[in-house]
Amino acid sequence: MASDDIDVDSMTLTRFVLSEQKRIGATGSLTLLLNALQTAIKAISAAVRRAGFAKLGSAVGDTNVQGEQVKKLDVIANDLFINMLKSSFEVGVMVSEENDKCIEVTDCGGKYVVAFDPLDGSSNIDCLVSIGSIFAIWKKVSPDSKASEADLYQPGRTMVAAGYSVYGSATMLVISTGNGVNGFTLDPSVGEFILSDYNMKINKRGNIFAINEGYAQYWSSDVTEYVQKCKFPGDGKSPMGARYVGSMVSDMHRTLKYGGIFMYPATTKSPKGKLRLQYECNPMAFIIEQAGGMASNGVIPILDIVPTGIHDRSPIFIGSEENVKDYLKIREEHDKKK
Ligand code: P6P
Repeated sequence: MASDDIDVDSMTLTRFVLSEQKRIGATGSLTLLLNALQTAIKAISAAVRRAGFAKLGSAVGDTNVQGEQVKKLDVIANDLFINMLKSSFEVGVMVSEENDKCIEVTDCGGKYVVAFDPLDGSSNIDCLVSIGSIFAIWKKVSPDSKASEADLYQPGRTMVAAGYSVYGSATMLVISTGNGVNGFTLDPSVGEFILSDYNMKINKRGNIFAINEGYAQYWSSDVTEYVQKCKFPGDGKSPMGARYVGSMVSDMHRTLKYGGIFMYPATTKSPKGKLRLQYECNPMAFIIEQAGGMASNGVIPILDIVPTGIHDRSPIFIGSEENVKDYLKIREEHDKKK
C-alpha cells in the first residue's frame, strides 16, 4: 500500500518477470534477457525525450537496409539494443531492422534469438509523433547447437515472448511471455516500469479502422471494398472512425486499447506489403492474439508464416477478431472470383 503518496509495494516489471519465473519454475535466463531489454528501452526513452535539445532527430546522412534515411536516434536506439542484448549473455543471434545482416553472438552460447526494430516510426521524430521499439524472442531451434541465422527463420508461432514500447505522452512497455498481455508505465522519478494495465484484452469488435488511404489507388479490390464498407456500412449503421498515425507502435497501441483494425495491405507499389514480418508483424500478432484478437496476412495467421528471409515483409490485417473476420470474408469472396 502507498504511504506518503509513495507506493511501497509497486509491481515493477522486474518484480513481475521474476514472479513469472518463479511461477513456471524457469531458469532465470529469460528474466535476465527481459531486464536487459528494459534497460535499453529506458535509455532510448531518455534519448527520445532529449531529441529536440540534442538535435538527435536530425539525419546522420546514412540510409539503412530498408533504404530509409537513418536519424541519430535510430543509431542510438540500435546500439543500445545490441549492446544490452549482448551483455545479457542470453542471446545467441539477433536481427535488427537497422542491420542488413544478422548479428551472431558467438562467445556466450546464449539460447535466445531476438528480432527487433529499435526505433519504429522514426520518420515522425521531428514532428513529435509517438514512436516506439518492437521486439520478438524465440529459443534456438536446437538447444545444443551454436545459434545461427537459421534460428531467425522460425515462424511467430514458436515465439516465447514479444513486446513493444511507446515513447508518447508517457513511456509504456507492453509485453507478453505467452501468459496474457500486461502494460507497464515508466515512472521517471523511480526509473522503473510499473504495472499499469494488467491482463490487457482487445474488444471482440471495435469502431476504428486504420490504413493509409493515400495509397487507395494501389489497393486490391478486396481492400477497397472493405474500406468502403467501413465508411458506408449501410442498413442505417454509423460509419467507423478513421485513425492513422503512420507509426505502427502508436496505431497498434490504440488498436489494443480501443479495438478495431489496423491494415497495411500488399499494394501494387509494395506487393509484399511494407511492414517486416520478424520484428513488426510477428511481435504485434503475438501480443494481439494473447489479448484475444486476430492477425492475418489475408490468407493465413501472421504467426503461421514461415519466413524465407530475416527482413521479409508481409501484408497485415490485425486487431479485434470480428473486424479482421469482416475483412477476411470479403477477401475470400474476391479470391474465389479470381
Ligand atoms: P506509410 C514507419 O516507417 C513504419 O515502418 C511503421 O511504423 C508504420 O506503420 C508504417 O511504416 C507507415 O508507412 O507507408 O503509411 O507511411
